[in-house]
This record gives sequence, C-alpha cells and structure tokens, in this order.
Amino acid sequence: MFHRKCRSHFYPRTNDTVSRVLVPDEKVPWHIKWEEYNPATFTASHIERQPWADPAITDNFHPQWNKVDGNINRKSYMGVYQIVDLFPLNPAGRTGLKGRGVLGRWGPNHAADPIVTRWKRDESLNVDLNPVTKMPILQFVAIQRRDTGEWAIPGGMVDPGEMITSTLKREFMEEALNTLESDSAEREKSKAMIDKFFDEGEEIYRGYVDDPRNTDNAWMETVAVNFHDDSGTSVGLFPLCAGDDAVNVRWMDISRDLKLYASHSDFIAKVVAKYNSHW
Ligand code: RP5
Repeated sequence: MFHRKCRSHFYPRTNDTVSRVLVPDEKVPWHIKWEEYNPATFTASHIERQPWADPAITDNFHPQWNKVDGNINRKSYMGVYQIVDLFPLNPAGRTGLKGRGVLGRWGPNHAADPIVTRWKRDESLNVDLNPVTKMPILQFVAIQRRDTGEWAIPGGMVDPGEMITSTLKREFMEEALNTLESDSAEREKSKAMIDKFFDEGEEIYRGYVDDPRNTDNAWMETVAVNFHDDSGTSVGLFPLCAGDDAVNVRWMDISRDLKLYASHSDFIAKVVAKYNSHW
C-alpha cells in the first residue's frame, strides 16, 4: 500500500507555506525513474539544536545508519534503508519533500502506540450490538491531537534508550490520564493500575506509519500494542483526562467510519479483525 497522508499538498504546521511536489501513485516507488523529480527541502527552524533532534547532515555528523547508534535506534522495521548523497531514503518511496520537516531524526523516528480497548455496554452492562451487523461494538481510548485537531491513538516518540513497553505506558498516562499534572498520590495510583493492565498486551503492528510529517529523508515508524479490558472493570472504569499533546480524550466507538490521524485506522482495523467485532 502506498503512503498517502504524507503526499498532501501542504506540509503540516507551516500555515500552508511549505508545499510538496505532487507525487502520483505510480511515481511513489524510488525504482520508477523520474529524472525531473527535485522537490524543495524543508527542515523546521524550531528543531535546530533541540536535545531530541539530530544536527544538520554535514561532514561533521557521523550517524550509524541502519544500526543502534549509542542509545538512538536508527534501524528500520522495514529492512535496510538506502543512503544517497549522505541522506537516508524513505523506504516507502517519494513524499514530494526533502529535509526533515518537523521530525527530530533523519531516517526512522520511532514511536509506540497503545491501543486500549473495551466493549461498549448498555445501562445494564450488557455488551452493545450494532443494530445492522449484530456484532459487538469495541471502543478504544482516543485522544484529539493538539497539532492537527485529528483524533488518534495516544502514542508518542520513544525516548533515546527507552524500552517500548515503557513508552506505551508513559504516553498513555501523559495523554489519556494527564499524570504530568496530577499530584503524586494520584500518579502512583495510575501507575500501579497501568503497570498491571499493560502487563498483557498483544502486538498488532510494527512498521512504517503514513504520517503527514514524513519526508523523503525522515519518517515515522511504530509498534502498536493492544491492551484489552474484556470485563470493563479495570482501565475501562478509569477516569480519562487529556494531558500533554492531547486536547481531548474519550472512549470512541470503533467502526469503518473512523477518520483518524496518520494510518491509525489501519491499526484499529487489525484489532477489529482480532476480536471479530463490529466494523
Ligand atoms: C504517529 O505519530 C505514531 O503512530 C504516533 O501515534 C505519533 C507519535 O508522534 P507524536 O504524537 O509524539 O507527535 O506517527
């Protein structure tokens, strides 16, 4: 499947001042010749010298491409990526823009996405069936992103040296439980509950994300893990509160009509297939 969301006309968070070259489906793969392809280069000025970001690619920067480079994982889940004229090449093909955009790392930028689910229930706590498909309805914890306003899985970037299991818990607690702003007693309570609940998850997806921030030289990759509260008695009862990069949070009914950030709907569809629930 070709990436689409990272071929939109304007690059996000630039007030429509940075445009991509329009890349038709058939010209996405790098092996298709396109002699005139010469898109603009854009790296947002606010990421320069940030502790979480790479420096510009110059003769003084010697990253270990395709390797774990100190505590930065520069390996791709998609296999070995190419380096052309010092720059890593997006393994999913052309995006119509060179540079790093607003992403911190050249090459893969690793994230983790916790997909927390429960069954939708009626007032008597019976599982709700969709009236048309007669299938049980799943709900997942969705956040509304501050940057684009789109609803999304509450995922986030893996910090240097961080285990993915820790990123999953940390991001869920920060964005869906607002632990960054809760007092220490509440934080401890949330942490204990999340530590227990996040003990058993099932990996749903590992690979490239069709993220609108991707460029020809920097892209998002993720590990999405499902944590399911079947009885609705643990996380399913926990009060949600949006925090950090999230402006809203809620249990969202899952169906094929979901319009989510990046390729998050594709990950949700995999959870639906696993539970044979309404879509
Ligand atoms: C997506 O961006 C990932 O799937 C993850 O949900 C998210 C991580 O980026 P931030 O939310 O930290 O911006 O590609």
